[in-house]
Amino acid sequence: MGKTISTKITACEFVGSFFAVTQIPRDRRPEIAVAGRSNVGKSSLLNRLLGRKKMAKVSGTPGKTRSLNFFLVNDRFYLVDLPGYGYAKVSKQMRQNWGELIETYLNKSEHLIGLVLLLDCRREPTSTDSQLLQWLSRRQLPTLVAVTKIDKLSRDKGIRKVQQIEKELGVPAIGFSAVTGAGKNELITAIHHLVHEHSNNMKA
Ligand SMILES: Nc1nc2c(ncn2[C@@H]2O[C@H](COP(=O)(O)OP(=O)(O)OP(=O)(O)O)[C@@H](O)[C@H]2O)c(=O)[nH]1
Ligand SMILES: [Mg+2]
Repeated sequence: MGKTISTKITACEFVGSFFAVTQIPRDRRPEIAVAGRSNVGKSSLLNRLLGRKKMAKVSGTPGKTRSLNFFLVNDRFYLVDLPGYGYAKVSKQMRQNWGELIETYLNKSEHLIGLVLLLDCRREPTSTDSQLLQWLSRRQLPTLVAVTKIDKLSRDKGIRKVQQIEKELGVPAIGFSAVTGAGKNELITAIHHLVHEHSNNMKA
């Protein structure tokens, strides 16, 4: 009899903030990273998914998350909050450091099994967003897009925006709001499916 896939988050734990890829946990649990431009809502999305208001640091000022933040979910997989990219107002040196940290993590992490790319519903994807998507598709890494701050659009406009992004980028997209919780269950289910598929592939 097939085991049913759990689609709930029953436990989560903040494991640590890491400033170098050499420091990240080495216990071989799969990792799913949350990426996107600065201020798009990565940390807010994680807090909403994890059901904790202050698990990940949120701020109105872009550039809040500066390290790789690991959250262990259901003792089974990690969600990783990444620094945002494309924030112009930090020093060139800082931008370079974060860029390198994200790039090294994406290139070197052996247990990264998928990525949630966040796009703001009121902005067009940037060239960095597109580069990241191309890189993910070359690496054949499963990708989900979350269209964030969907509470800022009317219901109809939100639905149309999500459809437009799916069509343009060719990846599944989910409208999400950290304020109302819209898209939360759908995104959690999609993440659990990634983890489940991965563990099935490992067994095969
Ligand atoms: N209305 C609305 N505001 C949101 C939503 N998600 C995030 N925000 C706001 O957007 C701002 C940035 O949110 P963060 O979650 O810190 O964004 P981030 O992508 O983690 O930013 P960095 O860590 O700086 O890259 C904060 O002021 C949040 O309150 C949402 O779904 N709806
Ligand atoms: Mg953040």
